[in-house]
Amino acid sequence: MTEISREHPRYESLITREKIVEGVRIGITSKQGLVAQGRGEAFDYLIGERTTESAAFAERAAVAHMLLATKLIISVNGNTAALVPENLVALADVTGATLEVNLFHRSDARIHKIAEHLKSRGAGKVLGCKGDKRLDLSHDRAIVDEEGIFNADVVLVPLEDGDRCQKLVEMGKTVISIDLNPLSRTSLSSTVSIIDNVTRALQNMTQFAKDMKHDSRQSLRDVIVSYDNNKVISDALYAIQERLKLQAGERGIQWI
Ligand code: PTJ
Repeated sequence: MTEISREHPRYESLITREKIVEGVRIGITSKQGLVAQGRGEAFDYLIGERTTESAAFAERAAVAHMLLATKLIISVNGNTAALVPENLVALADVTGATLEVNLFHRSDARIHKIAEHLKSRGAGKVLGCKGDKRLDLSHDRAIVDEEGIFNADVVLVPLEDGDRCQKLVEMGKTVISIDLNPLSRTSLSSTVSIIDNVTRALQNMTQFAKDMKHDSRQSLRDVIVSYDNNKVISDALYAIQERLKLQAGERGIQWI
């Protein structure tokens, strides 16, 4: 890994980039994952590299769904395995979720490597190696485990593909996405769209889950009932617009 000084003004962003590069080097992240990370970085810059109030609201609603779930799965791909393996394990532990490796650029070798990578960070059972069910989709992200995503009622999908997200919703599942692009098909079709960096979102959600774990089922349901996903998407677009306006103003550039 390239040595990054803590003093560097873009330290966090550069470290995240290094983690993805390292993921490619050790064979858990796809090369396409580098491109996806770049796109995420661009949206994060526009949002202000922070968890907005509205994203935090979505994260709380997501946790309420997770704590009420009967069968909860967290889907793991090559990017999240490289960026946040410990956070995935921590969130699964506190919410009672099972991790399932599910890849767009699927290979058995990469699935096994990711499962081992998660286990080396403390994960118990990791699904995804069987791939004994298929969703009605034309790409390999359709391949899932029957005891996992196929039968889950709630699925957390960080960095998901839009068509699979839509398919999971069509199947009647509660789908929680984490995607920095507020206008991606994933964000537009999820039950709860968390428009935040996966590196911040999972940490926040783990803390919320610790705080909410002993809340009554009724109070968790109340959090869900008061949640409006369209508002969360509008708020993200508004946050981007306001940040651009502010940045332009600070540089003496007229905002039209
Ligand atoms: O490991 P695999 O084979 O399953 O492949 C994973 C990737 C991510 C390469 C694959 O699913 C893919 O190509 O995804 P997309 O279609 O590029 O979508 C990725 C979405 O995640 C984009 O909307 C990005 O803006 C967003 N994104 C990227 N990095 C982050 C992010 N969202 C939150 N946090 C990030 N760090």
